Amino acid sequence: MDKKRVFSGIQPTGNTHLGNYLGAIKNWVAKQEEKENFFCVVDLHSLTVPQDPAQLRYETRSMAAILLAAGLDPEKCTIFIQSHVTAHAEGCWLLNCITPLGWLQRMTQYKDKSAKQESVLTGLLDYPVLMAGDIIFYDAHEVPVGEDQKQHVELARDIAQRFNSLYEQEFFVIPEPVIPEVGARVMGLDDPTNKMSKSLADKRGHAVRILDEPKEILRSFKRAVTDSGNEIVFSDDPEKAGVNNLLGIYKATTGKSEADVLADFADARGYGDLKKGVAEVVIEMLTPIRERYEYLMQDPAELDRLLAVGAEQARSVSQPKVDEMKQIMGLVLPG
Ligand code: ATP
Ligand code: LTN
Repeated sequence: MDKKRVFSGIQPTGNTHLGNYLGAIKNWVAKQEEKENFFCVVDLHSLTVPQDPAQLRYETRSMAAILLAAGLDPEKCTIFIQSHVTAHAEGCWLLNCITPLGWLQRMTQYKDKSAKQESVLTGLLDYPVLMAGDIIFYDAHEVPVGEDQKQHVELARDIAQRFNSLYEQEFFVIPEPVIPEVGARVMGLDDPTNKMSKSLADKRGHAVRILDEPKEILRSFKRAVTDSGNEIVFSDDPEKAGVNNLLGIYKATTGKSEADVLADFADARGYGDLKKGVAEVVIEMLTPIRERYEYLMQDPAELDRLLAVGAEQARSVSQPKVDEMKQIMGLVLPG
């Protein structure tokens, strides 16, 4: 096995959607044999916006079940819950104390999200530091994420470099974002100029959720916003963003080339046929995942057992790293 480490995370905020699957989870599953992989359900990140405790508890197990149902294999990778490994929160404080505030205020996701809220929590601003710790406490070389997370991984690089230079040693590995060529930015079906998002996925017609029934998936695609023309082409023209998004979803789902995708729709009689064709391949991809998910959720004790094993493996890597960091920074470790 290539000794390089991979780390990625996903929030247990429910409404896991096609963008999360094509932009992240699918690629984690595809590459799990190649390197040493850590996949984390980042419940601490979810607390950056208010959560109902019972709901968060449910969604955290549910997210873990989705990852397993999608094909992550605990024999080949480590799957765990962020809050089960205390090194993340502990080390985040240490990183906070070397991270300039201006770096966080510049993050575009912070600017977007805080503009939409009346009362912004400190955690929302600090979130990229927690994320940086997730990555660098594992000495991860690669971070497979969707396009929207690229800036946060770049910040993780900056924080790692700053620590290394402040303490004059190559202590942290400098991580690289790994963004898929297709599926990195799935757009909302109701508004193809904005990314498909969990926070909007309750809105009818916005997202296809991984756990949606086939009927609902078909309904969402049928309702997708397109344009007044009838040309089925890949295009950068903002007018054709809807059709481009549908073709992109088809391409990422089937793994076909653009020419083969267009050939599949050469006989289409308008956008109705395009929407139906995309819905069909997405339903075929998601149905086995939903079925496995339902099976796994019947046995929460087994899920918890697997997650406890994952937490132990994760702890054995990140806690010594955070302990060493404390030592380097001048903290005295207990006895
Ligand atoms: P929100 O939009 O509410 O912040 P989210 O949909 O981005 O949430 P996350 O848990 O933050 O969900 O993201 C998990 C992974 O899915 C990340 O790697 C992220 O880059 C990826 N991802 C999220 N949305 C999309 C999208 N529309 N297209 C492709 N990848 C996406
Ligand atoms: N912030 C990410 C989730 C996340 C993550 C990570 C991704 C938390 N920690 C570490 C990659 C590596 C998000 O909201 N999508």
